[in-house]
Amino acid sequence: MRYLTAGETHGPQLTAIIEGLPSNMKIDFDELNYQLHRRQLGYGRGRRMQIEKDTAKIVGGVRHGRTTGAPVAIVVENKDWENWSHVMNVEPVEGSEEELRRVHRPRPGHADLNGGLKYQLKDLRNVLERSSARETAVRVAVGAIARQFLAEFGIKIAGQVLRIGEIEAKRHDLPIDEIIRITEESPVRVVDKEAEAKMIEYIDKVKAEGDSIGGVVEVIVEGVPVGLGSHVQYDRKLDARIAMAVVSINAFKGVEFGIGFEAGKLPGSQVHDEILYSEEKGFHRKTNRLGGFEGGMTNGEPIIVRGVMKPIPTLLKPLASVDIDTKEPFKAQVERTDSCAVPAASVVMEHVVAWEVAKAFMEKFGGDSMEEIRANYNNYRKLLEMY
Ligand code: EPS
Repeated sequence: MRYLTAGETHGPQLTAIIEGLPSNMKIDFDELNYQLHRRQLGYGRGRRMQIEKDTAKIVGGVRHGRTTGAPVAIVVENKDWENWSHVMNVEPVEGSEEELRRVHRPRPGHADLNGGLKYQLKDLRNVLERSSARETAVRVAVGAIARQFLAEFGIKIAGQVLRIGEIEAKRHDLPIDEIIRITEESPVRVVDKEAEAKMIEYIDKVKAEGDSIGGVVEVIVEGVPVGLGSHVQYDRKLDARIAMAVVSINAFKGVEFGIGFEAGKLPGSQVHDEILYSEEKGFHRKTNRLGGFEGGMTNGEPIIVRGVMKPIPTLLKPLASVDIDTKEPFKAQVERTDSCAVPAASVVMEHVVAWEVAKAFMEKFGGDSMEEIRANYNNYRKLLEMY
């Protein structure tokens, strides 16, 4: 299974094509759009989110509510396009640099300068339009399909914010449905109510100062069978692929599994998860410090992965940079930005992780139809029981 996306933040739409989805998978359109809606929420977002009301239009590969096995094409329209149709026109248009909103002042922390140099673009808008985190809207749509696929096999996904700037939330070991229920009602997607209030206050403070703030997000995947991914080849290790997917989210700078970087501080006896066996549970672990992975394969425990997001680099508070025309220093002011997108990023991370798990699931259980995958999956479960 694979997918590609196309589209610019102020272009007409974002597009994704998913190749390799099995046939006869039921698509829940409301659930798909609900996931897109979740990504638009979160305390600390800017004015753009008041313009957009994201919905996914499926324009290929689905008929009468079920996949056909053909590539699934998804479109998420940009409502803001109305305001940008001249600037972002695909055909040559007339206008001054100002009218066409040429960007020649690269923003530190963005793709602007690197992209301009690499692609030899003198209008940095051609870089920023594509590097914008707006693209995550369609990645969530793709992940939402993956999530529905996983749900068919009882696999559930939750995301929670564990840190915004200096404010850290207490990590509660709750059943996944509880985490989903509580974070869904939280404007910053945290379980810890005390931290929630402090985070909101903190975001207000950062915003008032014209600054931005990042944080840490955790995603839990429950119900994964043992043996997704493989130890035999580097690019088949599922933890490695998840790490790639997480760092590919705009502004994400690092990943950890289970106890993560703590593993570098503790002796082995306090890191590894002891193996137990019982009739009803089969092989299982006493603890889950390694976040559900050994040897690049799932071990049957929940996947626990965290990602760190840097503060959004578009600041109202100016940072030093250099104009690409004059080579003179300047200090940029911007018009609008998100001061904190960590809660939204939590939803994005759920979906990029969902995709990687679904892809590994498809590799393991193969098949062109849901019926074939289900038979393969059930057969594997029997083999595990007999082992
Ligand atoms: C983004 C800049 C802002 C965000 C945008 C990501 O958009 P604009 O430049 O139009 O104000 O709102 O996020 C989204 C549009 C979205 O859907 O998440 C950026 O530069 O990455």
